[in-house]
Amino acid sequence: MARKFFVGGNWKCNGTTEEVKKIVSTLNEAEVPSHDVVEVVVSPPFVFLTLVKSLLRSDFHVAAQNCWVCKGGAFTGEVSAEMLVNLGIPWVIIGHSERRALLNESNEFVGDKVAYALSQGLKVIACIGETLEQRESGSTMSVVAAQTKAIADKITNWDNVVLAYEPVWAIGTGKVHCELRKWLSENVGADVAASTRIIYGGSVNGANCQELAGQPDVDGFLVGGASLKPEFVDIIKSAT
Ligand code: G2H
Repeated sequence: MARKFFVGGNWKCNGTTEEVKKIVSTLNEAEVPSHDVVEVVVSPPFVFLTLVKSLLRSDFHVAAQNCWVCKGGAFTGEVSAEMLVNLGIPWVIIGHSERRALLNESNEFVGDKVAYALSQGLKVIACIGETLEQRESGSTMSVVAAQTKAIADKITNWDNVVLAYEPVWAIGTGKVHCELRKWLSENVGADVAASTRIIYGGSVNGANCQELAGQPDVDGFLVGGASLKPEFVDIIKSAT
C-alpha cells in the first residue's frame, strides 16, 4: 500500500488567540500539493483546538497533543479521548519525548494511551525516540524497539497509527526508519510494515526538509518550532 506523505505541525505549549489566528490564516492562503499527495495535521494546545478547527481549511486537520489513558472521570486537569471525539478532533499525538521525559510517561503508559485513543476512534501520531545518552551507549534500536513493542503489545490494527521517530541527533540519516520498518515487518507483519507511515521529527525546517524528505523510509514529518512560522508551508511542499 502506498504511504501518503504526512506533515504534522506540533505547536507545543505556544500561542495566543491572535497568534493562532495568524498561523491559520497563513496556512489557509498557502498553495500546497493536494490532499492526495500530502496529509497535513496541525496540533495546537487544547484550548485552541476548536478555534483552529473552525477556521482551518478543510483539507488540513487538527490533532490534540495528548489525551488521558482511559475513560474520563475524576482525573483533574486531563482531557479524555471521548472529549476529543465529541469535539470532532480526528487526531492525537501520544508519547511525545517531552512528555516521556518531563512527565515520566512510561512505554507501557504510552502503549495503553495509544490503544485507548484508537479504541475511541481517534487516529494517533505515536512518538518514539532515544535520548542522546541512549544513543551514545549504542542502544538506539533496542530503545525504539521497546517503545514500539509497548504499542504493538496493545494494538492489532495499525491503520490509524503514524509512528513519529524523533531523535534530535539523527537529522538526515534515515537509518533508524529503515530499521524500524524491518522491526515492524519481523514483529508485527509485512502488511503493517509496508503501510504504516514512519515520520521524522527533530528540528525539521524549511532549509532541511527537502533533503530529509528524500531519505529512505521517511514518510513525512512532525515539526515543532518551524510549524509556528510561514516556512511550514515549504515543509508541506517538500511532499512533492
Ligand atoms: C521534536 C519536534 C516536533 P522541533 O520535539 O515534535 O520539535 O521541530 O522543534 O525539534
